[in-house]
Amino acid sequence: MTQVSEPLDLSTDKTLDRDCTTLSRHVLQQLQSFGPDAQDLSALMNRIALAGKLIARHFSRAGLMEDVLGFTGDVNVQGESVKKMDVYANEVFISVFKQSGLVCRLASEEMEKPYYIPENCPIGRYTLLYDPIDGSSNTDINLSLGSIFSIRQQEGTDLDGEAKDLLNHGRKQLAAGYILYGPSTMLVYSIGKGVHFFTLDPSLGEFILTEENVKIPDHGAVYSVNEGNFWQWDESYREYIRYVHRTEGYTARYSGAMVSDIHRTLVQGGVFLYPGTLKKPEGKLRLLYESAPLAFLIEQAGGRATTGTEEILDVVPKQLHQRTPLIIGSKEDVAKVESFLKKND
Ligand code: AHM
Ligand code: MG
Repeated sequence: MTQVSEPLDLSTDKTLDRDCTTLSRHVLQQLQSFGPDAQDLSALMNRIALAGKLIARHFSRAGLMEDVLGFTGDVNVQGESVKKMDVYANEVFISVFKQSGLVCRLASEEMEKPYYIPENCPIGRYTLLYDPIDGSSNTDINLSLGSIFSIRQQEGTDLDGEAKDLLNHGRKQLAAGYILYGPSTMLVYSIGKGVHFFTLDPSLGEFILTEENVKIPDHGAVYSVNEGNFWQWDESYREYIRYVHRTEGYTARYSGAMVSDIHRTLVQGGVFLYPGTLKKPEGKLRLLYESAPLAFLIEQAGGRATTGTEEILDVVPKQLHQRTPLIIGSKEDVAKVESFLKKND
């Protein structure tokens, strides 16, 4: 006999049950202060959230508008073809920060040199480093994408316009996080006091706190890597992959957008890798605005991030756009990869 189950309650709007903690309030609560530094950080996060909302809105209508998708025909400083969405998202960050009085410059994947706030605009004490669109190859096929950000305090003088003062290790980051443009838009951030998830409620136009003090599991089943590069890797990485192939309990997931893969890793555990290849011995990912902010988050959640020889947050870059190999995720899974690297050392 067919069992009649209880009808689903479709009216569950969790925002009604919640305290509706917004991002700016959360930052102030975390710092337990209304002082100028706390106000600045709260305002910085608010601006990043605004950039995220603008980009999310653009993505959600991309297929309906003319001239939004596809390539511009230009190649960026990284030698990669630039997409129209990369340019749009890069400019969104500049325009939301230009008049804010919060930053003195912005540095991103899409700009060879930092963008300095013009003298006729209020100039702030911080630098924003960002990757406006992470996973650009997903742009035209309506798959998940991200933005990555990192905030550092301006230190010393940047006399030559080369931003050499930025060439410092990742433990100097004041805040870091990402925006994930998936079925819902999420903002994940840390100011060195745990990792927190916010979800955009489009009807309110606000990011609302949905999970606080997220901890990454010590181990997860997923390994996440572009296995198309298998023959380009060092033998030790190939041995690790052979190990997971023949060991029960592992499964592969790779989205083409690191923010998605890192978000899954944070929630479910596992490891994400982008090793160096024959063509790119330092791998593909950039330290200052991709690997370091994500390493900051993962460490805050109880995980680890390494180049294979050094913790990501200890690496002192020599250039703004420096790349680095990356192994990031659950403690035990990162250690497992390392055990193969050491074996072949
Ligand atoms: P991007 O910022 O130019 O999009 O590059 C970063 C992305 C990561 O999100 C992703 O993990 C990786 O590049 C994918 O690269 P590949 O196609 O070589 O696997
Ligand atoms: Mg990018």
